[in-house]
Amino acid sequence: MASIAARARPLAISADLSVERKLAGINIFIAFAALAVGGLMGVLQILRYNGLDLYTPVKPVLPGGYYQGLTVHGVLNVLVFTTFYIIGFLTYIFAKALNRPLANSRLAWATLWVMGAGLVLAAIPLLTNNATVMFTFYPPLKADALFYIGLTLVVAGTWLLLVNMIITRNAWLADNPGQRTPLPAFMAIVTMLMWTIATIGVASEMIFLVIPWSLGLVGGTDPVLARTLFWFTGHPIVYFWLLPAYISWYTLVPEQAGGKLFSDPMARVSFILFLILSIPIGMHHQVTDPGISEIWKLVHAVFTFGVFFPSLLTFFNVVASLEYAGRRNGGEGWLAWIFNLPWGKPEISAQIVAMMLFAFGGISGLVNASYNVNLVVHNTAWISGHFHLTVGTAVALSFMGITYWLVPHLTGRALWSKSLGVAQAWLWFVGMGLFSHFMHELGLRGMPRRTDIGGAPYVQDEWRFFLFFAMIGGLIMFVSAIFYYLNMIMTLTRGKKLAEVPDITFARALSGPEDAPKILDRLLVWVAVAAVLILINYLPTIIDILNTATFDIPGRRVW
Ligand code: HAS
Ligand code: CU
Repeated sequence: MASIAARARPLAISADLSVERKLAGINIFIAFAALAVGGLMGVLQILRYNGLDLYTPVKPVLPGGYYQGLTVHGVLNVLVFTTFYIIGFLTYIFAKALNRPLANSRLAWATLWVMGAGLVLAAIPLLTNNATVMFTFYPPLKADALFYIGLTLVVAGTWLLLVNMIITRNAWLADNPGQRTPLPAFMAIVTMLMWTIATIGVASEMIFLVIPWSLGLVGGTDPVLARTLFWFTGHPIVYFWLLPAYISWYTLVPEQAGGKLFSDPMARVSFILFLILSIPIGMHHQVTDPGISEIWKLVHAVFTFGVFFPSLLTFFNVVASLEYAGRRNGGEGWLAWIFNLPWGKPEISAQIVAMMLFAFGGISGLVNASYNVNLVVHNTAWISGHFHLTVGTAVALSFMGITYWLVPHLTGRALWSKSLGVAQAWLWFVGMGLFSHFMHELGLRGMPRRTDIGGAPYVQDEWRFFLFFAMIGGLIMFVSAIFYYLNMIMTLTRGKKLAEVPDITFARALSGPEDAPKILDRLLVWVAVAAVLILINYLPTIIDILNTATFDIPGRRVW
């Protein structure tokens, strides 16, 4: 009886979440505006790889050509699109799950203002070709100081959301003693905790190294220290992008598919594993860096295999939930239930095809993580293939899929066309499938990444064949993007006004929160475990680098 009561939905009156609703809308709008510009740059790149140079005609707006375009592509797509979307989405989902507004609405607005101001500052040098340093901004490449200051503000803004979440959750716990934090809110706060700890790396890099250096306050810097601090954040950032998609796959997709989440406790375990394992593995991006001991690189490689597990748990849990939904909808057989999923809903199609491509992205991640194999694929087009399946599909396509229900929910206007949405999802699947497959192939054949291949004298004939198909994939994605933006613009301007706005219903679980061990909710314990693992895996290397660093490397502007 007790467990049935615990699983029953409360008939609580909906709290007034108008602030959170507005914040979600504004953040997501900024995110997709950034993606539109960033995405276009991708099209220019793949055309140039195939010998079609559109950089010369657009020189007045993009004076830095390929490398400026690549920087705009990386910064807008993986730093701006993701961060703004995530902050908007998590703000809303967190408040919805607790059914209470964020404790401090001024702080909530301040989050947006600080991030927005940072974006404007960073955009000025980026768009004027004064920060053509790519999204990893490795010294000694040196951008205008505004670029670093702007990005630092964007990151600092996100911290304010965590503060607000902690105050809000504490108030909720006081009102609901002994209860488990509802799963979506639990996942949102764990994501923000992980991210905030992770950003200590890039924030230190900015504040102690690159900002004083770019302002001319110090004469030189240390690239190895800068890179190490960057990847302290740069690896876990990929889970900051991924976990909000997982939140949707766990807590919304099962319900939208007509089923239930298979296991709530297993989902919590997966997020706790991400909290403790995401950060102490950043050196798998530095396998070829000099000045770092092989032992620690190997330790990071082993831990990287560890962080594979929460995604395997997710694989099992999400597919079991989908199977439950398919069978509930009348599906039978070993696999035939798949056809009974509601494929006509664009939010479902987009997110399931995103999951399918992510399975391959996960496999190429394992290849990257395998210490000696990394030497074969590092800095080749293989890596671009890998992250277009992960952040470019699992994340970006899921985020698009979410907007197919979230935009109608936020604006009270019906989605303009469901079938266009479904077509968009499948076009992305086909386009990205082609693009990433051939990028992986090109990487194995030695094509470097981040290189103006169209202008390189050493392009091999066998690359041309693969590059052609990668371009076809890129163009299919371009059509998919047009479908997406058309649908959204039409929804915002012409979408039918809904008489009744559909509310969010989070998925119930077959095994619910009451089955989860209480310790999972004690977040401080897990933060402490994360801190210990980070200290073990990073402190010796940081001390080592500090002991040998000379801080005398001047900046370079090569564009
Ligand atoms: Fe990665 C490089 C290792 C995941 C993004 N990664 C990158 C870079 C980016 C990136 C952007 O170890 C390049 C950075 C740069 O500019 O230099 N990555 C991994 C590993 C994983 C991984 C082990 N990466 C991600 C995710 C990303 C991302 C997620 C973005 C969101 N990655 C590396 C390494 C490098 C690297 C090295 C450095 C390479 C180098 O040399 O530079 C794992 O976390 C992956 C685990 C994933 C899975 C898949 C689970 C599947 C699920 C879906 C199941 C549902 C299905 C639906 C199939 C195990 C959960 C079924 C359908 C039905 C209808 C039933
Ligand atoms: Cu990584």
